[in-house]
Parts: sequence; structure tokens; C-alpha cells
Amino acid sequence: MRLRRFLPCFLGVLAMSVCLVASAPAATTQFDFNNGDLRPTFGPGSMWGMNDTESVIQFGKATSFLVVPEEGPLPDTYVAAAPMADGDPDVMYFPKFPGVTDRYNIVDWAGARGFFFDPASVATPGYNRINKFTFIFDILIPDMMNLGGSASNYMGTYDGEPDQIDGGNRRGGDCEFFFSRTADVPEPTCGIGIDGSYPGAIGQNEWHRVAVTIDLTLTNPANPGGYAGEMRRYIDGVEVVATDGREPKIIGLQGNGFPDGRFSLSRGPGGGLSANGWDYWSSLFYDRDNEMGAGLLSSMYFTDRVMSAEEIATLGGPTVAGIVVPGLGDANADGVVDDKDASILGANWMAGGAMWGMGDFNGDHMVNDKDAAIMAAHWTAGGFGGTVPEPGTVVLLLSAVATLWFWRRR
Ligand SMILES: [Ca+2]
Ligand SMILES: [Ca+2]
Ligand SMILES: [Ca+2]
Ligand SMILES: [Ca+2]
Repeated sequence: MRLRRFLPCFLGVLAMSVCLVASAPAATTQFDFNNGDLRPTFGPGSMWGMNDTESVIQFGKATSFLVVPEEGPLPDTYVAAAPMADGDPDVMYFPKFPGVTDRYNIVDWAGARGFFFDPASVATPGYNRINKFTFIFDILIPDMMNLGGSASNYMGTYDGEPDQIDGGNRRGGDCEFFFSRTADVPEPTCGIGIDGSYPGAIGQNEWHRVAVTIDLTLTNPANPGGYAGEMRRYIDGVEVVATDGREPKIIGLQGNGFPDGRFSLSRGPGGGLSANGWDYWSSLFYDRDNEMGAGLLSSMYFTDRVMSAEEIATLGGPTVAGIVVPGLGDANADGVVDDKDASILGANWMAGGAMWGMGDFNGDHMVNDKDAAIMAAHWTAGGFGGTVPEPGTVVLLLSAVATLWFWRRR
């Protein structure tokens, strides 16, 4: 027992020392919905339901949910949702959320369903809000003929600026990145994007890994001094582009791709005003004028940097295990097992109901010496994490964990 008490104390001291040298890391969070709730698998971010939303969402295996068949007229029977190619994922199901009225008034959220999102990030240097980021969704759309908005064509994802003003019109609660049905036959098909540009082809009741990157800090060489924010879109690791001449700076050329503008992401109340004076949470799968649809979401990944086409290509298509699968011991999923992970493990020592990002690497929902041993066995200090721990602290940590490991087996 003495060693069990010693280790967390040691890790705590280590964490304090690390804080002095660590640079601000990217805020990266992934949700996999494997535990019947909205907690992230790893990372500092969080999401939660508006009003009574969490009473109408469900968790379970994908194939436990019924969806509309791909072909034929509106059915009176349903089929099981498809599994992924590599298995039947744990998912969060959300129904088609109703919009609320009066889209041209500032959002008050009364009666709204959907999710708020806290990226737990800092402002892009020089700006009020997060102007460079990436969202990735492992998602299945079960009923594309029953989406919202005009012609029942739209299903929104994130809304960074509900109070946005485009072309002089206030567009309260309009999402910034949509699925839009672009074909009904031979099967319902959606593209992805915004502002009338929806390339790509996602079929109903199919799993896909959909990524969107936003960079609002770019300038347009053709318009010196003007901004040219860029939205880039990917399906299963492959970039999709429109053919209307607006690529890739689709949102900049549209006139609203400027820093802290419509497409930027909030850090929450008090986090910094948008260009339109908005300062509240960004939302997910909420759209004020009903441009929504039901979804099965297996994983969602967010990072406050613009991932490259090469990185997204490497991630490929949807998988049961999630979008980014950290190596053993890598609590914060930054690719290295170092003192940052040790400090996370130490901060959650003996915690129950634990997730990977708290230091539970063996999946028993406890953070204890078993996880510390796993971390020690996979220690890879150094690399691109940005922090180079002093060799002495690494040796101390490893010796502490190793001692504990041998002690347990005597
Ligand atoms: Ca918006
Ligand atoms: Ca999942
Ligand atoms: Ca790590
Ligand atoms: Ca554990």
C-alpha cells in the first residue's frame, strides 16, 4: 500500500514540474460513445445536450437501430442500420431535432435540441476566437429523404456563429457545414459543404468518415488586404472539391470567410466576441430553421489546427476503434507517451468510471498501477510532443512504476 500511495504523489510532483516547461498543446478531443454517455474518450473538450436533448438520444450498437431502407418508396417497415466494414460500432443515435421558430431573432435556445460544444481551446493568436480547426465525423445518415430546411435537403453539423449576418441578412442559428441531398435516385445521396457547393457522394445508411478543415487566417492574393478563409472537405480520406471555380477558398470568395466571422468557433461565454458580437457556445447538430436530420455518430474528432490532406488521407475511412487510436499509455493521444501522460494518469489516480483520456489503458474503467505499468512499458519520451522531460524524471518515473510492478507480483 505504501507504494500505491507513493506513486500518485510522485506523479503529482512530476505534473507540477512539467507545467513549467510545457508549451500550449493543440486542444484535441475525440468522442467514441462507447460507454453510453457523451464523455470524450480523450482530450479536454466536452459536449452536452441542450434542454431535454439527452432524454431523446440513445446509445448502443449501430445495428440495434432501425433505419429507412435504401431503395423504394417510403417504407412501412425498417431495416437495421449497417455495421462498419470492420464491425458493429458503439454509437450515439440522435433523432431529427425540430427547429425553433423566428430564425431572424437572436437565438435564445428555448425549446432547442442539439448539443453545445466546448473545444477547451485558446484563441488563434491575434484573434478572439478559434479560426483554424478540424472536425472529423464517423457518421451514418439513416433517412436522407427526411432532412430539414428548404426541399428537405439539409442536415447541419456545427454552428460556430448563430448570430451571423450574411449579405445584410441575419441568419440566426444557421450551421456552417452541411450534408445536403444532391440526388434521390438510384438512392438518396448527400454531398458536403456550404453555400450551394456540396461535392462528394454519401449514400443513405452508409458509414463514412467526413472531415472538414477551416482556416480563416488566410489572405487572398487577388484581393490584397482581404481575407480568403478556406474550407476543405474530405470523405473517407479523399478530398472532395466543387467544380464551380470557388475551390478551395470557397468561404473566402463567398465573402464571409474572415477571422472571427461566421465560420469561426467559439470558446464559450466570455471567450471572445465574434465579428457579429456573438459570445456563446458553438453548437453541434443544431440548426434553428430545422435544417437537421437523424444521425448515427460513432466517433467525432476535433482539433484546433488545420490537418493536412496527407494526415486526413492517412486516417482513411470509418473504423469501429475510432478516428485516432492512441498507442498504449498515450492518454492525450499526441503520439508520444511522456510526462504529459504521466501527469494525466497521476491526476486521475484511483478514479473510477475512467476513460482512456484519464489514464485507463486496459479498459477496466479504473486508473491504477496496472495502467501505470502499461504506460511505463510504452514510454516514448521525446518526439514531436514539444516537451523534452529531463532524463532524471523519466528514470525516476520508470523506476517507480517498475518497482510497483514487481511489488504487485510478489
Ligand atoms: Ca452560423
Ligand atoms: Ca463509437
Ligand atoms: Ca501523449
Ligand atoms: Ca485501468
